[in-house]
Amino acid sequence: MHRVAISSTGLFVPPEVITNEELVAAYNRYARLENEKHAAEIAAGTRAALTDSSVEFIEKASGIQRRYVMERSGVLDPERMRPRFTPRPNTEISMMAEIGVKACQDALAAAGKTAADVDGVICAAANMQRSYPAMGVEIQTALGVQGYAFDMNVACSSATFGIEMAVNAVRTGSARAILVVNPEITSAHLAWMDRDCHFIFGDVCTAVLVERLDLAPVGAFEVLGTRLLSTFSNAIRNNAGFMSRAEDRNPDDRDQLFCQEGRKVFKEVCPMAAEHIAGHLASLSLTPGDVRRFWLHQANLSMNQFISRKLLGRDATVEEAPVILDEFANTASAGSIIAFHRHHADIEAGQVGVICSFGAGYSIGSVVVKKT
Ligand code: CO8
Repeated sequence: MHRVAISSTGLFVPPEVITNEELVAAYNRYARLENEKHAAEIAAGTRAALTDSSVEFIEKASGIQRRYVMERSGVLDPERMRPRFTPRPNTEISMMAEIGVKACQDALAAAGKTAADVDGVICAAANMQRSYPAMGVEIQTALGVQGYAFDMNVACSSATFGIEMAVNAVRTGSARAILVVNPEITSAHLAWMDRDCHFIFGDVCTAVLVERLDLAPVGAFEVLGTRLLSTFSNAIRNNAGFMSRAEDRNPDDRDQLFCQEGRKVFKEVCPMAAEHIAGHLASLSLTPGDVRRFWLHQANLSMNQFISRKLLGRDATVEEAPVILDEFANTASAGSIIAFHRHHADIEAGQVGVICSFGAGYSIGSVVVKKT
């Protein structure tokens, strides 16, 4: 069995930004148009009028200030309310693979490695743009990686679950190094016309190079342990899938996009995540007090504050539990990896940190690392 490390991470940031002000203005224009269109039903009391969204609510309820997206004009068009993507021929690389390649190249460069040092690619994301061929194989081929690749989906926990798969492959010697890549184009499966959730998500791609410790660069983070948990819940769903067509579903049915009971998720997942992290640390003879930094899933600021408070018995500083959701919003599986990517350079040799994600399923994944 080999010791395993996170050698480096990579980040692709999409080219376009939507601020809360722009988002709310577009939504409110949409709501006005819808209310005009359905004025008779609203007056007859058979349909509820849509009410305005507000920047103040979004910032207070979530901590999100803006988000990156692959394409903003379609999202901000009140007659459309979804990004505008041009279909690509099969001879061109897919959008998920394209941003995946960029994040992987960033991770390889940061570790001073090339595709020849890698034996596999795991494309782990909350939604896949097609069933096959796998985006992982497309990324693998574009990078020039020999070996194998596959796609996997565990919603917001895809990255940490993917890291465990990679760690196991490297630990047992079936691979020297694996790239875990998280292309999250959440803008294409978010209901931008739903006031309750239109502000939540953003697009991004992260990559993590998981490698044998003896091959990893100086300053790599040794993986002390990974722990995964899942338990079924209906509180976060997206019912779109290959059966929808056979069910004669309208592609615009609300359940064909992300839906959630946000408050329920908040109440149920926070204590589970805190207990999960504490249990994982205890299994490694560590306590939350021994942890220099928590790179938590970035769904909601209050959620992270709740979890840190439960773990530490006090509020965590932004230095102990860094926040990136103000800039990126919830980027599904990529959030905790962006936090790690942006906030790991000052960790000293011997110090311990925890990467933790949580989300639909429910699913929770934690990775305990020590700086070498
Ligand atoms: N503007 C103004 N008012 C609003 C708005 C808005 N935009 N939205 C809701 N309100 C109103 C509501 O109508 C409600 O009014 P009233 O009290 O009169 O009924 C009031 O504000 C309070 O509403 P909520 O109770 O819903 O508000 P909360 O304080 O609970 O905040 C949140 C809502 C921010 C959604 C919060 O509950 C939350 O963050 N929960 C956790 C969510 C979460 O972490 N989900 C995980 C999803 S990630 C995942 O695993 C899925 C991955 C798939 C990716 C999919 C990508 C598209």
